[in-house]
Amino acid sequence: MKKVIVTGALGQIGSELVTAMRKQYGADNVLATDIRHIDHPVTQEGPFEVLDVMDGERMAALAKGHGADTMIHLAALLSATAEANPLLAWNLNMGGLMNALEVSKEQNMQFFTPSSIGAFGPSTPKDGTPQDTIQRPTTMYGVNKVSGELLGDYYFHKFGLDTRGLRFPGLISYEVLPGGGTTDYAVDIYYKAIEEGAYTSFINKGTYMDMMYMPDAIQAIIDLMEADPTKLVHRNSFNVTAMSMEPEMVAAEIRKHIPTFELSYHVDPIRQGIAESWPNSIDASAAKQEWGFNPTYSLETMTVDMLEKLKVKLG
Ligand code: AKB
Repeated sequence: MKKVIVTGALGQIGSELVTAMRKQYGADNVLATDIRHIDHPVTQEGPFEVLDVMDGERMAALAKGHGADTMIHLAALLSATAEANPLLAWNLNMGGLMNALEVSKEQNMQFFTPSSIGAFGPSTPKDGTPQDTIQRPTTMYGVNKVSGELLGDYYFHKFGLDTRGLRFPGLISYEVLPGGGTTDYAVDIYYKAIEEGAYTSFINKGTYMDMMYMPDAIQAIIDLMEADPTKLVHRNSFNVTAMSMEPEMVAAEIRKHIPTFELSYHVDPIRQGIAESWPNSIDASAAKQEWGFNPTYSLETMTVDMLEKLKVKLG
């Protein structure tokens, strides 16, 4: 049975991953940590500790005290926030990552951290972006993500650390809102569809980006961490995606359930610029071949589930 420590556990991915891992490995075996404490199943249904990932000594002590053999390092600033605070993003995203890698190396833990479609840039092939391709991102977030991928490979080759990662697209979920991302429109649009019947998008019509529903992202993390290491040609990080879409496509899908739904635009030049520097659609065939990545939700089935769940949540 794995003994897991998770950083950033109250974030968009962490809040659902911790619950899934506690189900799979036993509640006591998954230590959730975050920079803040709030009343939430993550802090209530298993061990939880407050941890600032910049504090490497505390991270090491918590991992050791828990007897952890697996590090899931999620704490990071997303693309738009990072672009607004590039120095903070470098310090937090890279400082936290270095601490997590060092603790994992010292305590010989299996290691996971997410990369992103943000690790690509304007000179990357835009359609069917291959697993191995040009990575010259023009955002601080992208610089962090490419550095993280390279560091993951470095720790694997140099120290034999079992590092693994996924290049996530925009992740859509109804539990916890993402914060400060470029793909966040694809979550906001469902909330506003239920709350107001209308949405003003900060990403322009016709701007394609990859997306995936959170249950598929959670399963992908668990499957990758369980994958036979002898089958892994790549490690940091695998392209994963379930759909490529632009705002009008989501609106059309929502209108199947809320026919009066209205979509308008007030484009944010910063986030639009970031989106335009990213691929339209990435190719996930390496993930499929090497460890059986198999997303189950399409735009259609995700929309049905999102609207159903949000109707209940938002009353
Ligand atoms: C963001 O938009 O910053 C994230 C991502 C794609 O990494 N959702």
